[in-house]
Amino acid sequence: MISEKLADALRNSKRVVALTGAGVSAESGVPTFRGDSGLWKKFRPEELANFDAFIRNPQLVWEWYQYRRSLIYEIEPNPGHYALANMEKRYNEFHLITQNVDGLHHVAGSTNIIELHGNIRRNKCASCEKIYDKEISFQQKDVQKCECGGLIRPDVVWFGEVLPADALQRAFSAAENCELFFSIGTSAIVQPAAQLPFAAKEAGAYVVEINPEKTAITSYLDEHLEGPSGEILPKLLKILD
Ligand code: BV8
Ligand code: ZN
Repeated sequence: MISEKLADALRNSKRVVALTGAGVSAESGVPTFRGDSGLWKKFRPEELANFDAFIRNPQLVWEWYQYRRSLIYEIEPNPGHYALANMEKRYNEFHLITQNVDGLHHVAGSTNIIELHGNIRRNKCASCEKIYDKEISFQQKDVQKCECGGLIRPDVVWFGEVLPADALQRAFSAAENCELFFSIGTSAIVQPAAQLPFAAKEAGAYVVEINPEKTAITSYLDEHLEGPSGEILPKLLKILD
């Protein structure tokens, strides 16, 4: 059920921001991080998605990412991704800030995307940072070396690594200057992304969470739409027709 306040904000806002997390890709079949089918079930995030783990055992970390890529290359965006791509066209200022590394927002047609945690479809050299975009197939079993001799790693932000400064700066400035902010499919645990809904709220935006469950930040926000984003987002888009 969409409140009058939200319907009003959807129709009259000029500047809208959506922050997405793993939940937005759940209906496409990408396991979330902390759910019961969560990726982290076998390993804790800190165990694998960090630089030390990669240096200690590059082959194990490489294989984990190749496994995740094999899942991602099999799947399609879901109605939630497409609704966000559509929403972008309806506002003169719409920013999509994603914590996800699966690249599904690009596939669904979103263009104004801020990738806070990198993109699993890209690799880079751990030493000279040279980007390897399409050169290495997800079926490549063994971790590869760069021409500089460095190890090639996924181009994602690991725990303990700083987020890309430009992306982070753009994300906070979008959150602090919007009228309507959606926090969609994220448990709001991972920092500093989890600060963004608060930044929007403090700057006076109407902040709405879309998630089948309540999260650590639900009670601080203006509204919580309980349900899957793949169902709720198309309904919000209908309000704009
Ligand atoms: C940094 C790329 C500092 C890699 C990712 C305490 C201890 C240890 C560390 C910390 C700590 N406190 C803070 C930290 C720092 C740490 C952190 O936040 N840790 C957490 C665990 C507490 N943060 C960092 O390390 C960050 N860097 O802080 O640097 C620094 C400063 C200076 C100098 C040096 C360093 C880097 C964080 C980025 C980590 N990389 N991804 C990879 O993917 O392999 S994060 C990774 O986890 C994902 O990208 C994603 O962002 C995150 C998972 O979060 P969610 O997206 O929210 O997913 P989750 O499964 O948790 O939730 C899914 C939600 O969807 C649920 O709520 C569910 O109900 C909902 N849902 C399910 N189905 C649906 C749905 N919603 C809608 N529709 C559905 N159908
Ligand atoms: Zn290199």
